[in-house]
Amino acid sequence: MKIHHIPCRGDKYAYLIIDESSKEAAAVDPVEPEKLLQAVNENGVDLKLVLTTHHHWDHAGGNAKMKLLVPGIKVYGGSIDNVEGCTDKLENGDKLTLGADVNILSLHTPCHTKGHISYYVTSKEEDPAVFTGDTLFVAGCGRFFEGTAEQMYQSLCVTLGSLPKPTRVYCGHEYTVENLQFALAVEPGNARTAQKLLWAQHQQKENLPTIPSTIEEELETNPFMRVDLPELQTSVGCHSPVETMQEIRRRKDHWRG
Ligand code: GBP
Ligand code: ZN
Repeated sequence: MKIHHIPCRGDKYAYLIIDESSKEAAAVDPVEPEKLLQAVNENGVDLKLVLTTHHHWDHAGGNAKMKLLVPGIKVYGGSIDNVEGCTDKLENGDKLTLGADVNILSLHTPCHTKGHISYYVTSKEEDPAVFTGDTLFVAGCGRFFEGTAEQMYQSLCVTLGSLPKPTRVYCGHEYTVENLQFALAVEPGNARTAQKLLWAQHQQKENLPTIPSTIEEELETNPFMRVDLPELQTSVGCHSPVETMQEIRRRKDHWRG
C-alpha cells in the first residue's frame, strides 16, 4: 500500500491510497478533484472509491465533481451524515477492499459531526493507517459541532485509542503547531510535547507536513487522548475523563496562542 498526501486549499489534506499490485486506488476527502486526479494520473492507478470522513464542504465538497469526472466511482460516507454525492452509506464496522491486499474498516467516530467516519486501513507487512478527518488531529481534536464530550471521549479514547500503537494517523487539517502550543499550555511538564513542538515548527518553516503521526505519539502528547490520566484531570480542576474532555475543549475554543 502507498499513501500520498495532497495539500488542498488552506491547511486541508486529501489523500490517495494505492494498492500497488492491482493498481486500484481510493481518495480520502478529495475536495479539489483536479489535484487528486493529477496524482491518480501520475501514479497510473485506477480510482475506484471516494472515502468521505464527514459532510463539511471542505471535505465532501468535491464529491459531486468527482462523480462527473470519474463515471461509476463509488462515494462512501457515514449513513447519518448527509454527505454530498454519497452513493454508498457506511455503518460502523463495514468493510471495503482495494485489490486483494488492502482492507478498509469503517469506524463511526461521532461528535465533530453526527455521522463522522474514520477509515482504518490495513495491508500485509506494514503498519496500519487511520484517516481521522476532523475527529483526531495531530495533538488535537475537532470542535464539538454535533455531539457531546461523552461521544468525543468514546471516539478518541476508546475507538481510536484502541487501535495498535504503530498505526499511522492521517488527519484532515494541518493544525499541528497551534495544537501542540495549546497542548503544552495544558501540560507544561510534558517533555515529548515540547520536543514535538520544536520538530513541528521546523517542519512548518520548511513547508513540510507533520503527518503521519501515530496512535502511540498521540497517546503521549494529545491532551484530548490523555483525559484518563488523574494528574491531567486534577490539573484542570476536573474529576472524570468526560468532564476533562469538556473542559479542555472549552479552553481550546477560547484559546488565543
Ligand atoms: C485554525 O484555523 O487554526 N483552530 C482552527 C480554526 C475544523 S474545519 C478553524 C476551525 O475551527 N477548524 C475546525 C476545527 O474543528 N478545529 C479544531 C480546533 O480549533 O481545535 N469547517 O471547515 C471546520 O470543521 C466547517 C465547515 C465547520 C462547515 C462547520 C461547517 Br457547517
Ligand atoms: Zn469539519
